[in-house]
Amino acid sequence: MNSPDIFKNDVPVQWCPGCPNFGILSALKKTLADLGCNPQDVCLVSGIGQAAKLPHYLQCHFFNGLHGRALPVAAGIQAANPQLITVVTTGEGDCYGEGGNHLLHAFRRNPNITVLVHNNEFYALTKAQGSPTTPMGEIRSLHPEGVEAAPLNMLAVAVAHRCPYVARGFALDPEALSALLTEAVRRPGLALVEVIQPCITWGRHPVAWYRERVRPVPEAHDPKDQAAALSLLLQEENRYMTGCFFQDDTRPVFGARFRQRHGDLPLAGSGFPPAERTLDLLAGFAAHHGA
Ligand SMILES: Cc1ncc(C[n+]2csc(CCOP(=O)(O)OP(=O)(O)O)c2C)c(N)n1
Repeated sequence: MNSPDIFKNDVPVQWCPGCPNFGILSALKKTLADLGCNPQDVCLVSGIGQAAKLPHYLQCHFFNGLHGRALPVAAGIQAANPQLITVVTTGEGDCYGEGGNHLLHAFRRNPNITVLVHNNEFYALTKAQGSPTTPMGEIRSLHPEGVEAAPLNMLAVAVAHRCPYVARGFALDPEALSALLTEAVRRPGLALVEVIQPCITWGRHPVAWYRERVRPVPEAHDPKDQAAALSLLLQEENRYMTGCFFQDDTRPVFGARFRQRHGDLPLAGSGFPPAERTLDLLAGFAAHHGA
């Protein structure tokens, strides 16, 4: 176990004072420290948005790329060096909107990545236009008559595709969120952890409104039961339910078949395979495909 302080840096934080994103930041630091990670063991990947700024505020490797494109980058990082703890930090706009297609294909591939989605139910960086989780009819900056489309239920989609770990946390309960994140990082394969993140600047409800609605997954729920997880997630009144909904330990992780064939070396760093090996791989590929 390390101190969360080893992940501290001196970059000035751009979030509003008192933003619940601070709770998510401290939960993630605690998780990484509890797991005994050092800054060089971790790579955070993000796109664009308030949520996507999180990696700026942590001392570790990070890649901040195009809007919605964190997942394919993270899958590449993880394939090249499976020893890195790879965490995508993203907003529901970035991940379910711009990056929605990548998330669907991540469910298929199952890379060993934790996806931490700050869900404030709108696009905060662009001053509160509707996002894929805004409730239908809610008035937003670009939807003066109310949002026309129905919200996405991405946790249910994740469970339908047997995503190995599917959970929801609350930004204002960083202890419990950190416990979920610790499980998410520890388990092999894709983990989707959505976080209810009330926005204190553009939100329609005060923090107390969320506190009244957040409640835990029933104690009797068995997260190995896919049908039970789906049934919980499909009930509208469970929209702010927190805890682990689903776990599946049976799916192969993306890259495992490649590593079986070619060994366990990182493709980057000190163990980088000699160039001839890459050429051998390409020659084998060309021969196989008749080029
Ligand atoms: C391709 C593209 N579309 C739209 C934008 C504008 N844009 C930048 S950030 C953002 C919203 C991000 O929202 P979300 O991921 O929910 O994060 P939040 O800021 O709410 O934390 C949008 C729409 C953009 N930069 N690029």
